[in-house]
Amino acid sequence: MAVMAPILHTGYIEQKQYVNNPHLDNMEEDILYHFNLGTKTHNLPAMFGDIKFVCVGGSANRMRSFAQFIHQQLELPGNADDISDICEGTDRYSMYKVGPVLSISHGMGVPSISIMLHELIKLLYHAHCSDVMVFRIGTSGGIGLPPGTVVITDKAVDSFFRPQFEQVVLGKVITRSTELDKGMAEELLQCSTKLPNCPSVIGNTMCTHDFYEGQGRLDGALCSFSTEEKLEYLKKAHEAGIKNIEMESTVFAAMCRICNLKAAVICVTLLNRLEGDQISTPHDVLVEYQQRPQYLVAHFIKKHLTLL
Ligand code: R2B
Ligand code: URA
Repeated sequence: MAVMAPILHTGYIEQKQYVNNPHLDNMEEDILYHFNLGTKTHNLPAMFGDIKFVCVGGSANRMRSFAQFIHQQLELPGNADDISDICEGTDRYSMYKVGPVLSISHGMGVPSISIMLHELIKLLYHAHCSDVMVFRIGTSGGIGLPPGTVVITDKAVDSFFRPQFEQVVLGKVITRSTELDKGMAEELLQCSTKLPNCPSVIGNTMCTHDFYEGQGRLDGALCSFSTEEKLEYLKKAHEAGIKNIEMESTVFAAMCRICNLKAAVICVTLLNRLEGDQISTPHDVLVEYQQRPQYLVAHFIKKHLTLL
């Protein structure tokens, strides 16, 4: 039977820091293996102590472009093309630091982003960061929206439309809430009205564990349902307030929430799933769509740094 995970009241939360694990206190060294960073090998407070905004997204190239874009937007000294991958010693994830902004790739799907988030949250803790906001910027399939619409997530829901994330821990299911920061979502929507070419809505986002069958696609290597059954499921999702489908939002929302990090999910829709499954839009149009969440988050960050 599913049980709600208790929030442990260790000293960490009171110190406004982010981890929720008493065992970390007893470790002499913490190796963030998938980042190729560690508490003994790197001076994490010096490297990351000033971080205030973390942006995560699936693709390494996109997160590099975002870092270069934010470098230019914040008018920082130096050449944006020269920024280097802090995780270059590993090809699991890419990480770029631009002033108070950290840009990291997380790969595709819940297990990949969840490993990255464990190490990111420990990194923020070891670096003594405070008041950090985290954004997931990504792509998604829309339900009943014109392609190119930016969806700012209200609730991240699972494939049963429940606002929760289930993790199996020691053979038991732990259920965690996927509530995101309402204020951030509203403020992002407000920012979108100031931007040209950034049609945006707030709505629920469904997170699945597969791109094909898991999202009701008829064009995977396997498919066990009819077109009618697919549309019935997607219409039910639409009635439940779901505006888009992607593959990481529930664990992202759950982990950020339990670790006291303000978080938002901003994904552009690449297609309208009520009209098809294949992503056939020309490449240059897709590239422009994927810049929309980046522009929106950059605007939000500039506003918070009072650069606007
Ligand atoms: C959106 O796009 C990817 C699948 O194409 C996945 O990572 C996601 O959430
Ligand atoms: N990403 C997804 O997970 N689904 C889509 O349909 C498009 C992008």
